[in-house]
Amino acid sequence: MLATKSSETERDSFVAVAPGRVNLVGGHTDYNDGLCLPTAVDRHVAVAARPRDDDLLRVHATDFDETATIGPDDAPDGWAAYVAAVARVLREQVAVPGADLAIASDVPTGAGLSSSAALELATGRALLAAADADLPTVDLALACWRAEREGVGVECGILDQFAAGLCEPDSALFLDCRTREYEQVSLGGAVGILVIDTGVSHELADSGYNDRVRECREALSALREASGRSLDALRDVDRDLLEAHADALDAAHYRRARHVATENERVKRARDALSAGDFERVGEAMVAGHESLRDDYEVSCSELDAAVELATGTDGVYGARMTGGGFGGSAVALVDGAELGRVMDAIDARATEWVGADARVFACRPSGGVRLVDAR
Ligand code: GAF
Repeated sequence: MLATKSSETERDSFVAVAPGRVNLVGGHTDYNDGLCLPTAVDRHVAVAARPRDDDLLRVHATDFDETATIGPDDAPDGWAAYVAAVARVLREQVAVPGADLAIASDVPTGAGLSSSAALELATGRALLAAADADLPTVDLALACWRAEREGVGVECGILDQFAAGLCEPDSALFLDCRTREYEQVSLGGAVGILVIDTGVSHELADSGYNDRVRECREALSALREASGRSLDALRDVDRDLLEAHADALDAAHYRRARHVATENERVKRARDALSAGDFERVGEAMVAGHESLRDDYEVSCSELDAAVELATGTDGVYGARMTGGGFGGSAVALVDGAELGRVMDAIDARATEWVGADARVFACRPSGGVRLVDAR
């Protein structure tokens, strides 16, 4: 266990970091038991924890210059909600002590890069260390997923927490959200990743995210009734089944189900193409995924569409799409690694005109999941 002693208290302190993520393909499939292909990025939330004698969490968020004191039964708002929810869920499994915590981050918030899952995983890992306890990373990710659903009220799937927990450097994570099995797919070092943050901020809890989750549930139940089959999730509805019972759905519900069916196919295609080093085909799946998220799932916005158009019209870009929940946030572009600097400059030069005054462009390296770091 990595620990450093505070000279003031002679208690061990622990620092954990967890990354943000981009999702190359597989948008809004996770809560439908489907497939996705994220990669973690080299932007992190860091959480330092030092145990206290009582059961309070006294938390300082350096980016907001705010401090919250959280008792075991408190349910605060804002960033503190994530910390409180993770501690509450972990305490069902482990004797987590009170702790002084400090949070710092270079994952932009509201940018679709999953700063919330990074905060959850880093908090969880640091609190476990303070408790002198451990959990397998999959169990920690599942605890953080529950925390987000129960403590923050977002009906999300497991994509973000698994990406922040389990990604490995220079790889994408092929994740089956039904079985929770995953495999690392090497990116081979030949590609670069660019993020185009539109500057249009989104909060999942306030967006149309939960509406889409509800629409998927409604589409599933109509298809179950029409087909007489015991479908567990939209994952079980392929395009043939959907077409056979299209009459059971109104136009919007049909399009939501079609997105899920086609997106799962695209994830498999992209995984195979990535394994074969065929980045053109990965790029095609990304662009088709964006069109489906825009037209069938209706979670894009004009700034995201412009960012994708700008990227795909630039030489050296294999493909681009919105990433994350949508309604704002970022687009991700897969780029020829040898051309990364030139491509970034070309996109950056036109981002304000195409996407908006708050747009910004940065390169990311595919990075590893949550870990304790030696703070000495
Ligand atoms: C958000 C959610 F938190 C994820 O669970 C996932 O649904 C994603 O949007 C869309 O793919 O990041």
